[in-house]
Amino acid sequence: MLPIERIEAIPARVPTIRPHHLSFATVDAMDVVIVRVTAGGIEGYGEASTIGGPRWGEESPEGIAAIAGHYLAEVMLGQDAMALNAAEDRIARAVRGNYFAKAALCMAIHDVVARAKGMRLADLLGGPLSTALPLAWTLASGDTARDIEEGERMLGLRRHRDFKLKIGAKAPEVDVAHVSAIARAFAGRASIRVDVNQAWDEPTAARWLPALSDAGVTMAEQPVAGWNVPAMARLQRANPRLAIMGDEGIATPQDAQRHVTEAACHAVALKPAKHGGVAGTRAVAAIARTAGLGLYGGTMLEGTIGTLASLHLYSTLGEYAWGTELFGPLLLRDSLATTAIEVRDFAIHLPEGPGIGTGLDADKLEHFRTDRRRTLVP
Ligand code: MUC
Ligand code: MG
Repeated sequence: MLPIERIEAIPARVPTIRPHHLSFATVDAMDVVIVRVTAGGIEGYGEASTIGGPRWGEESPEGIAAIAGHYLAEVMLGQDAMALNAAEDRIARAVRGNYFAKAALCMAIHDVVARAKGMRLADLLGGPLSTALPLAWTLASGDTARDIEEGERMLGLRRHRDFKLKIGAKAPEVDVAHVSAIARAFAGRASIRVDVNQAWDEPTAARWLPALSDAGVTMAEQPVAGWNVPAMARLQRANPRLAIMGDEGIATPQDAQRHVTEAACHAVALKPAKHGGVAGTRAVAAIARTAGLGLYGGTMLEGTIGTLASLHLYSTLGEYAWGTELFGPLLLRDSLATTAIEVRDFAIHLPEGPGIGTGLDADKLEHFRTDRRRTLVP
């Protein structure tokens, strides 16, 4: 028995190393919410982040802090952290939706238990199938020449050889010219993917995806709105050389099942935040793998804590046809964790535990926090 004694959800804002341009926002700082759980005198950590506030999805930093630090804390205080399935079920039932908040608390509880047992989180989850996962980088400076320069640097450092380009904010012909120039610059040396973040309608996607494919792009993430599963299916059928990836449209296992039933994509971006924690991520991954869809270890650009939690979980789930993009900490100018992620030979490496394998830097959290601490003590 490891009773949960304290749950805190602390919002913080950490600047990025450069502006990150996406179709729906330009981000120069990341809003994260650190969830700190104390059980049996041991602390565990989880993290949720939003990209541009409630713009990538519905959840905001303020909402996540309120849901995790108040509504979910209310039902979890005094519960046994060791009873992980029961904890996750209780969290899932306590509140509708709010998957980011649920995932952050779920991760913190898993981290506490792993630390209490003196194990790596991945070992608590049954053990890793791989301790190093391929690591992509997003080129999104907003400038073609700067992106090429940045990509060359990443290749030289042997950090990344898979590049995702964020498009959809500019006219499609401008975007396609930008992507084509970068694909030409890295031809034979790096893979090029795009993420439209739902910005196109179906006719725009139908017109421009073939041009991207011809330019050498191998994967296109969420070209149309997440709800538009039939359009995803038509686009995938019309572009068989391109893997269309579901991201915003695939949060719940039911979403994943619908994409499978409608043959709406060839690849699925996993994100524990979208799926509400460990059980949801496992369910989505299982549906995708069963249907032969390629897995991608996605990110919400979390800092080190959320990134490591995802890495431990991803390492237990099987093969990643599209690798991972767990580069969030490398986009941030500072860190709320006491250790850095280990990146070499184009891969992110699983750290030794206990738990997620890093501590929380309390001074940094104090420095970057944006709100008063929300604490519920029984
Ligand atoms: C997204 O939609 O995939 C992941 C990498 C990145 O640059 O943005 C995110 C969000
Ligand atoms: Mg995406």
